[in-house]
Amino acid sequence: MKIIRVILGAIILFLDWITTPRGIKRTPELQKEVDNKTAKLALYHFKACPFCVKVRREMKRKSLNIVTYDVKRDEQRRQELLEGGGRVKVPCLRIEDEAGGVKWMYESSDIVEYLQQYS
Ligand SMILES: N[C@@H](CCC(=O)N[C@@H](CS)C(=O)NCC(=O)O)C(=O)O
Repeated sequence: MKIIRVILGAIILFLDWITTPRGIKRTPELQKEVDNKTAKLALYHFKACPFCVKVRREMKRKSLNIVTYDVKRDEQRRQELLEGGGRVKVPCLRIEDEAGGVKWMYESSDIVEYLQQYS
């Protein structure tokens, strides 16, 4: 079973790699503005999870520089996700607001929809 998962994961990553979307180009000023807006976001993910690939591709398409944490490799971040979000399910977007409030958004489709505000 593990070997099948490893092979599927490798296929997913390969397909993602050969079809990586081009990011939109912004002026340096505009990109900086977007970077400032996304600075309080963090994506908790697994590298080869297809739902995570979907979100990362959207980030790429929109040239969003959002920090990512691979919770398969990073025990501290995994614990953070568990304690903050309530479960180790990925993808999960950690959203910190201006007042320091934190929201943990699960579901790839909801995350992709949330990212639409950064055009
Ligand atoms: N419907 C979810 C599916 C996410 C999902 O199934 N993620 C898997 C990894 S590929 C996971 O974290 N499973 C652990 C769990 O469900 O507890 C989405 O679109 O984000």
